[in-house]
Amino acid sequence: MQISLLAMGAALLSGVVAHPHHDDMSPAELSRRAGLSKRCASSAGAMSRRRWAERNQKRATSGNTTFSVTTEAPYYDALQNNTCILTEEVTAGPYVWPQSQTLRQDITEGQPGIPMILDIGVMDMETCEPLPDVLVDIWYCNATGSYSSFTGRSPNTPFEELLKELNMTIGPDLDLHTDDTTFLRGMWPTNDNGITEFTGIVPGFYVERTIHIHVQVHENYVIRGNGTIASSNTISTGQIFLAEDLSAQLMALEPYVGHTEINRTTNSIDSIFQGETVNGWDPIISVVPMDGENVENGIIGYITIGVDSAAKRKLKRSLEH
Ligand SMILES: *[C@@H]1O[C@H](CO)[C@@H](O)[C@H](O)[C@H]1NC(C)=O
Ligand SMILES: *[C@@H]1O[C@H](CO)[C@@H](O)[C@H](O)[C@H]1NC(C)=O
Ligand SMILES: *[C@@H]1O[C@H](CO)[C@@H](O)[C@H](O)[C@H]1NC(C)=O
Ligand SMILES: *[C@@H]1O[C@H](CO)[C@@H](O)[C@H](O)[C@H]1NC(C)=O
Ligand SMILES: *[C@@H]1O[C@H](CO)[C@@H](O)[C@H](O)[C@H]1NC(C)=O
Ligand SMILES: CC(=O)N[C@H]1CO[C@H](CO)[C@@H](O)[C@@H]1O
Repeated sequence: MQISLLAMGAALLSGVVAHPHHDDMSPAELSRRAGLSKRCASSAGAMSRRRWAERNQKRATSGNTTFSVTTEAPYYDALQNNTCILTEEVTAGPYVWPQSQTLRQDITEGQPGIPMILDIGVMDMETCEPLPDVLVDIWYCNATGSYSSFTGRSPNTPFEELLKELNMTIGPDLDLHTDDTTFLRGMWPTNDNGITEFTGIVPGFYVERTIHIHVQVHENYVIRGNGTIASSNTISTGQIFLAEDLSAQLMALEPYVGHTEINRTTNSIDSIFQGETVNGWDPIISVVPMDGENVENGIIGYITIGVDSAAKRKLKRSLEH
């Protein structure tokens, strides 16, 4: 009963995304993408290893404390092959708000929470090469579940109930925004190695959804004077997640633990998470402690996102129609 309600919620949310070309992926398409993932797996592993080595090097030369190699070694294997193909099909959700997404790496704006550095690599799944100079665009809720630009909405009211209260219906014109705050939203281009990095806090949670971060990737982007996107071609839309054991540990701490109005939805019952893991793709962020010792003091998260350039070309063609 609960599962089917959640599934319905996800279907409703998917409907919000204005991508008229969207169709459910056929088994053939799913298997084509799984093939791409497998083919690029070792390149993704190598990309993660390079990033890893680079960060260790930075640390080794940054002071007296040498915790890097031994402490981080156990995480090394987990970094391999963790590529997820994120495509247009994954919902951007009702809290996408490009007007408040600006060009910057530090998106914290004083929001309290556990510090997080998020390192996102982007790989072209056609060539298995890193994709330089694409704009990575992220947004997520604060420690108690509120999204900037939507701070007037309760993070604890189930989505259907919220729409009912507002006399609103699902559709491409649905607009739930209440203000122009910008915390925990930002965009930054990938470097020559296909990597970009953000500084923020670990997200909290809101009703009916597991902890997640929205990620879009844009190419051919033009930025306005105020840092927002004037135009771009969106080549990937997806969501990335924390491992459940980490979520359980961190949500037991202030200020997250103060969010008692609702029970947290876990990955295993979140239907969007289920959609992201179809065919064994891994949308879970690999995490190490920022201080080399304790994740409760801050985390560094790594993930590689695969962009499916064949699908990208198809999308372009369908938009040209
Ligand atoms: C490194 O350690 C030495 C000896 O303990 C100390 O004198 C020095 O101030 C430390 N340097 C830094 C940058 O912490
Ligand atoms: C940036 O400018 C655009 C276009 O005028 C506007 O819609 C948007 O709200 C502005 N955003 C910010 C964060 O200033
Ligand atoms: C999250 O944002 C909401 C809306 O601005 C705010 O009321 C709340 O205090 C914030 N949470 C924390 C932990 O600061
Ligand atoms: C929604 O509609 C009901 C009755 O049709 C009305 O009583 C209520 O004030 C409306 N709510 C809003 C937020 O407009
Ligand atoms: C959370 O779940 C527990 C156990 O099912 C239940 O007793 C409690 O009422 C729930 N709390 C909220 C706020 O829904
Ligand atoms: C399952 C899978 O594809 N594993 C690959 C992960 O990456 C290493 C090299 O980094 C390959 O040797 C594995 O085959």
